[in-house]
Order: sequence, then C-alpha cells, then structure tokens
Amino acid sequence: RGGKEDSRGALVVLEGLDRCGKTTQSARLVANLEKLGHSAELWRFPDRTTSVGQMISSYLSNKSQLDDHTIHLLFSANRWEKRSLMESKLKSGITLVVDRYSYSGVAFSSAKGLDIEWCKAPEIGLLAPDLVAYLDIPPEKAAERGGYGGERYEQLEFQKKVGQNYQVLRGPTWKIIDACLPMEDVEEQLQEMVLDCVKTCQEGKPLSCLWS
Ligand code: NYM
Repeated sequence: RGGKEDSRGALVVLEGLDRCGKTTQSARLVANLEKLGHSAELWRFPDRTTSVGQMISSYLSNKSQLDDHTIHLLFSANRWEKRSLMESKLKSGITLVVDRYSYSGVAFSSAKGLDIEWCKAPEIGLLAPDLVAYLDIPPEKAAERGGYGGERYEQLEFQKKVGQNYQVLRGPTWKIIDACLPMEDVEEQLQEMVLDCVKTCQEGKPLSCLWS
C-alpha cells in the first residue's frame, strides 16, 4: 500500500472571470501533463452534454428564462451528476483539470443578489479540489479581450461583482496567477503549481469534500 500503483490523481480547478484565459490554459495544461507522462483529462462545468447541461446551455444563450434559484440548483445538479465518475477517475490515478467548478456556481449566482450561504449549501459534499488556480484579470481588461460572446453574464458591471465574490471564496487551496502576463508565462506558472499538487496527491493526500 502507499505505492505508486494505488496513488490517486489530483483534482485541479481553474477559475476566473469570463475571458481570463481559463479554457486555453486548461487545454494546454492537460497536453503538458500528458507529455510529462501523467494521465490527465480535461473537464468543464457546465457540462453541456447531459440533459441538465442542455437546460443550462439554453438558459445561458437566452433561449430560455429560469428563476435565479432554479438555474443555480441546475448548475449544482450538473456537478452532482458527475461526482461519482469524478471520484472513480481520480482513484484510478487520473488527474482532472476542471474548467470552472463550485466557485463559479457561488460567485455568479451571488452576483445576482442570492445569499452566499444559500448558494454554497447545495455544493456541500462534492469533491474538494486539491488546487484552485485563479486566473486573475481586472474586469475591464477581460472585457477588452476580443469582446464578450453575448452569453448571459458577459457584461462588465456583472463581472465586477463576480470578481468580488471570488475574493470572498479564496481559501488555502487557492493559488492566484496574474492572467495579464503573456500566455506562455501563465502556462509555465500553472504547470509548476500543478506538478507540485500532483506529487502531493501521489504521496497519499486524502480526497476531501466541500467546503473544506
Ligand atoms: N456559470 C458556470 C455559472 O453561472 N454557474 C456555474 O456553476 C458555472 C459552472 O456559466 N459565464 C457561468 C459562468 C459562465 C457561464 O461558462 C458558462 P463557460 O465557461 O463560458 O462555458
């Protein structure tokens, strides 16, 4: 026991405002991990492929309207429906790089005025990330980056509130990266902190649950 045969993968989450570079960086990170011989998968939330995910997708593109509480719980349900698969992948030694997670859920919904503790409640018991890499960008800078795509929430004033909420959520597993740095620098910093985290998980760090 404790040997490399039964070591688990790391749960790594990337968070940040819309247009901070998360999607590009998570794809590069997975490719880099694989090159270095680690097994890794790229995940993202919302996962638009499930039926809950399709309801979320239609809401985000303004094709449907939903009460703020309802959509919050759908985002959460979308993570719950993936929880057991997530756990078995991690236990089989695969590192998961997840583009957005519960922190997006809380930061975006509470930016609409929902109580933050109410927003956190349905996330209790989901797997806790081993590392949250926060790609930090001023909302004004993010807005300049090729413009927003026109989905719900992609507005400067709203993103400012989301940014403040993320600050409230910061904890010991968080590492902040300056997302205004050149892409290659962000990539390098991210890779370095993730390799550290992968190692700690291989060495036997136990999996835990939110909100720890
Ligand atoms: N979003 C994402 C939420 O409001 N709650 C959540 O739980 C999650 C995971 O969905 N603007 C928001 C943040 C984004 C939008 O995400 C879609 P993406 O990464 O642009 O596909």
